[in-house]
Amino acid sequence: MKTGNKITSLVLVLLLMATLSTSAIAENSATETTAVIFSMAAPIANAEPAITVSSVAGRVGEKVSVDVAIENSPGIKMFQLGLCYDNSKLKFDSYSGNRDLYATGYHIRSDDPLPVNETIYEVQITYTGDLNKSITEAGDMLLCTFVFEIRAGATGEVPLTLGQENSYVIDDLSDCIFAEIKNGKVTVLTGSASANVSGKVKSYKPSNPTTIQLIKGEKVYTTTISGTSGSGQMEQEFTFAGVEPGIYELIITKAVHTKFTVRNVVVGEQDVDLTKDIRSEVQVMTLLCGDISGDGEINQDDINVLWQPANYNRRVTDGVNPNCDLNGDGEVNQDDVNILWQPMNYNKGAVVVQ
Ligand SMILES: [Ca+2]
Ligand SMILES: [Ca+2]
Repeated sequence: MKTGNKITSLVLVLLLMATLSTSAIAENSATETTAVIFSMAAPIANAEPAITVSSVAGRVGEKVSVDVAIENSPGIKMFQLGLCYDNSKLKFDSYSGNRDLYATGYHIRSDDPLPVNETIYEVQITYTGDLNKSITEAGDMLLCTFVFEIRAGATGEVPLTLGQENSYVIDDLSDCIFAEIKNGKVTVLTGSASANVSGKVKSYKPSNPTTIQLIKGEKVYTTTISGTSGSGQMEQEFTFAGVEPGIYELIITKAVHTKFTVRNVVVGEQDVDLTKDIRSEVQVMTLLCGDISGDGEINQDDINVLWQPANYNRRVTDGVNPNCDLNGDGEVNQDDVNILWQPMNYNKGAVVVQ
């Protein structure tokens, strides 16, 4: 038994040595391979960090948001931004930080804008981070957004420049980084520019009119697609003429359909064709159908109304609740129930596209 043990041990040692030498060879060859790959690879150009100030446009009395961002950031521990502007043309309104920075423990503090000379003012913002919570990820990142109001009498372009003395970024290794500065501007728009806004709505019951509104604060444009003959689901077009530039909310309402809202409809000085919007739900705005009761929801309550003997399997001309005829063919029957029951409609409510 002892001899047997020794032999087993020897075999184990040999096996172990064999394994070790094999892995050593494998490791060597892996290292060599890696080294070859590295030496063959083209040197990677380190993109230099840059701090950019955005260029925006607006009209007298409007507020514009100016983003200050960093490109090719090597990581951030803290930063200060001093943004200079012509105080006779722009009025500093407010600022907001990057929420990602807040989330990792950054704080923001600010002073009122300071005069650099008679007309140029500088607004300074400082972010000081928790030393243990540096933003170590590299890349592009929003640092801060400044909001200015364009003063009466302002015209042309108002430069936005980062003051070299009061702007810096400390990287996550506590080194001050060199960054190229790309300044921005506010272009003051003049004249009575306006644009047309057009789009396409898909809905049932073409005999019912469709109301479409464009809303920006107190500014409301309204247009209507008139009722027309035919039945079933139909695509209809609308156009708003002469809409002033701005960011709007578009709201579509139509009887027996739920409300359809599109946020962030951006109108500049060019016509806006919503059928080419980047959001597929906006290209053809399809209303959900079946809200017979008009409470904003499509559900069992609506089916119950449709199924009432006073309505179901009768003609609209017989004095039934006209809302029960969802497809608009003049009859209240299974076809209407089927529309209501479609998964895209049933148990759904208002639609909001962000
Ligand atoms: Ca309802
Ligand atoms: Ca019908």
